[in-house]
Amino acid sequence: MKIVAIELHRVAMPLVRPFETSFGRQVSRDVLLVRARTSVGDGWGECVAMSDPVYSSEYVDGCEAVITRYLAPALVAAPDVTAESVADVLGFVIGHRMAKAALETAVLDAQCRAEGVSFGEYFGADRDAVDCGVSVGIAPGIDELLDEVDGYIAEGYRRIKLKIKPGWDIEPVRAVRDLIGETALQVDANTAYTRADIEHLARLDEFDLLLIEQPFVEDDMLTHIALARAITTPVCLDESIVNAEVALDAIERGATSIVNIKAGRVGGYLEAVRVHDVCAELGVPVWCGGMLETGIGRAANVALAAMANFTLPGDTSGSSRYFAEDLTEPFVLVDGRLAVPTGAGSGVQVREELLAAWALRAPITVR
Ligand code: OSB
Ligand code: MG
Repeated sequence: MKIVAIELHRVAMPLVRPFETSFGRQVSRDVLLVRARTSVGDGWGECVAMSDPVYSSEYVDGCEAVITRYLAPALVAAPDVTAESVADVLGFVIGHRMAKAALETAVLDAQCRAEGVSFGEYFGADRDAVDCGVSVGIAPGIDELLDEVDGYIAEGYRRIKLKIKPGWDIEPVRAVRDLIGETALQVDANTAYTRADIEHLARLDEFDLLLIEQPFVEDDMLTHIALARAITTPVCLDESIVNAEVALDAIERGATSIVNIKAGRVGGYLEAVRVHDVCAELGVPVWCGGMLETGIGRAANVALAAMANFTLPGDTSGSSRYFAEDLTEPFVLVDGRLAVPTGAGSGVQVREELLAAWALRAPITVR
């Protein structure tokens, strides 16, 4: 196909409740969406970067800049593009995986829509609905935390993930374990700990957690290896896993025994499928992470999460966990699961009237 134009939209998407991560910052969504206008039709991609560079070095203004200045012009200049060639066309730019992922997804959406293939079919999904978990931010206190978790359990979520940080770990985990009984529970530290905390983190073993996610800084494999040897709770990497080669390396060295897959973090859904496949070959289970996506990004995540080796519930929560109103038809939990969209491409329709109503500025078009 020929990429005729890339359109960039910015939409304010206030969250229904503040989301505080382990790095002690509220994250919010000021969403960058890209529409690929191609010779075979249009496709959409959502950039998962947060407003500030606090989860990774990418942030939404930076993504917009690198797309506008480098990535979109390269796509528009290429004589012939497929979803499978986007990574090569954009490979001259180092890093910027979330920005690249948004573009690749938009091209993949256009391509799959033109071919009448759903994302689930394209990825090789083996089920029509996925088990859902929910990620719970740092709360103002234990009572507030228990209220929030109680609500999610009532809604049917099959797994609870708690953000933890030094000073907010053993006690909240104990309280939630007491509240939810045998329901699956895991924790995410977003790099908040150091090697000196290994003994302390071993105290989490008594709570029978599914996993502990990313306790140490992303480049530090050795400390994750040391922790994995010191505790019984499985160590799971998120931020550290930036492509399939790093996944292989981290697994072989014993730094991670479960992998969180986020397509934006690894540069797109095609690389996410490769990470899935590497993990499957090594017998390492994976689960689908989330970046507080709107329905546009969520649709693709749910399709990815339906692949065979996604054996743990994902951070694929219903639309209402994030937004009062979504940019697509809402994703609604049924019996703790979300249905994989069956329509061509992502299978969801963008509500363009909302895009216009909530736009932070006029769309930018690169052609
Ligand atoms: O570490 O998984 C994370 C949100 C923003 C940045 C990083 C993370 C998260 C989440 C939210 O945990 C998961 C979701 O989309 O519900
Ligand atoms: Mg995480």
